[in-house]
Amino acid sequence: MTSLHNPLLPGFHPDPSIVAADGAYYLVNSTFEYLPGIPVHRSTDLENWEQVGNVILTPEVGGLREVATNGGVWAPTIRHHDGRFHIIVTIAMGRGCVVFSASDPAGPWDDGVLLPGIEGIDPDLAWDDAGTAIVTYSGLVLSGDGIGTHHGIRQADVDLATGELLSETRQLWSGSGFMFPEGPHLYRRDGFWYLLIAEGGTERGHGVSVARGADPRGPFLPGPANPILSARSTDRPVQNTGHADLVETPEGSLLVLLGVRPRGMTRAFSALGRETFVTRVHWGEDGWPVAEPVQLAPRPGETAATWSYAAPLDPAWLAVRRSPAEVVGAETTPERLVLHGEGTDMTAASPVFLGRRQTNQTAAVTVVTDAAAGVGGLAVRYDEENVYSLRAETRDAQTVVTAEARIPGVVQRWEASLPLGPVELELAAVRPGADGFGPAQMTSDIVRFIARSAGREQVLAEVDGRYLSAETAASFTGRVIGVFAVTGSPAFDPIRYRGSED
Ligand code: 6LW
Repeated sequence: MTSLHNPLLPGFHPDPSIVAADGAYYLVNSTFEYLPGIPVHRSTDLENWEQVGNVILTPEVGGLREVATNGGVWAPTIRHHDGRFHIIVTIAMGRGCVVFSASDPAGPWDDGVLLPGIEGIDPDLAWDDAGTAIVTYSGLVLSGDGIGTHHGIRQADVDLATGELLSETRQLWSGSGFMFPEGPHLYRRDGFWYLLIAEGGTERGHGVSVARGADPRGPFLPGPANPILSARSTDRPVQNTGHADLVETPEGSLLVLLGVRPRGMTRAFSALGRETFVTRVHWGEDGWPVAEPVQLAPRPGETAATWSYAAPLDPAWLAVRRSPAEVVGAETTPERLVLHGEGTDMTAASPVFLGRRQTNQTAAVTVVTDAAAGVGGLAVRYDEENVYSLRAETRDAQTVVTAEARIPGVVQRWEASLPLGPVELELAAVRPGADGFGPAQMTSDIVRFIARSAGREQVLAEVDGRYLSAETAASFTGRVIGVFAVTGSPAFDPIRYRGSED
């Protein structure tokens, strides 16, 4: 570990949890209504990460087919115990609190055991000396009469084999007074049990606080300097830092945590959503942790990738409320994706859409399609109401490309007519124009909608990118870019992605 890149995992990767086991580090994140659920990344040096699999492969396992937007897979915790890996997670407005296990984090994972007695979010898993599993969670009520009420950080002993509670649930801590005490994790270190939590909400007020005690069941004494980490009211480039998990490395303790990279002015917008960051932790003489501020250190240079459709599909592909395999047409080859339209578009709860995360602040995504076989195109999605897209169809012996910017309550379209034949569609997130202090600079980026065919390029539109940001879309997710079908069976060459941190 010579240098720590930040973001550690760029693009929509919130609520990270990490474990060191079997000679490697494994990191997991939330995925909400997307499938596959819970990406598992592996690294041996904390610098180079590879996505080795996903935990939830089908909508049935997650109960995700009908799940609310922004509900679904929230805040998994990954732990290793007695030779097995465990992931405990809330499937919000879906299956509830579930614990999955596997002998290899790359999978296969089992179908999970439901813990019906855990009413809340962000469950953590720890084991006491006797080997009893302890689930510590945030007591946010997600259904019924008390929906939205918060009962602080709570805990119960559980039987992981049956999902039954072995104790009453108990209240542990309400945090240090900021809103939403959540994301708890419990660790044993030097004779203490440390309870790390997030508080302040997942926006600009977010932070990390700590308490400790001699017993994993409490009582816990709050640390003297909470929050131990927060970017609130600072001008640091990484904001909203919180929801941390601790890992020990040969070079000391680290926190992985979520943060955003807003761009703009005093109001700023995070196009990519919540990403995974890392920072170092030192232990003071009094045994309390002191966290370093999160530094921005993106990987240098340009990212250039071609997203192949080879089977088995790369684990980074995403679909909405269904698995990518359900979207990919049987005629697909590594070089040519065929999608079968269902008469729906990107506003559908489960569109015919296959995408991946935008991982750089500046990014251009390009795909060639032939509209002869069907209507489809390229889209960048936050959710079904916040989508920018380019759609190609054949009309009056021409290829008609429609650019569409859709935000709640507003839809704007632009059209271009091109000669028949293949058309290249591009969505490019670029830096806002000239320097200055005007509305044009008050945003994250500009999204350019481009179509090319027969050597001709048309820029159909340039739209403010702030609408597709975590702040404006009011979303837990991030930008996901990919191809979609409306009707017929449009085919797509491999998507080309270029990105940088300009
Ligand atoms: C996560 C919780 C949160 O479970 O957002 O606002 C949820 N706080 O910690 C989804 O990321």
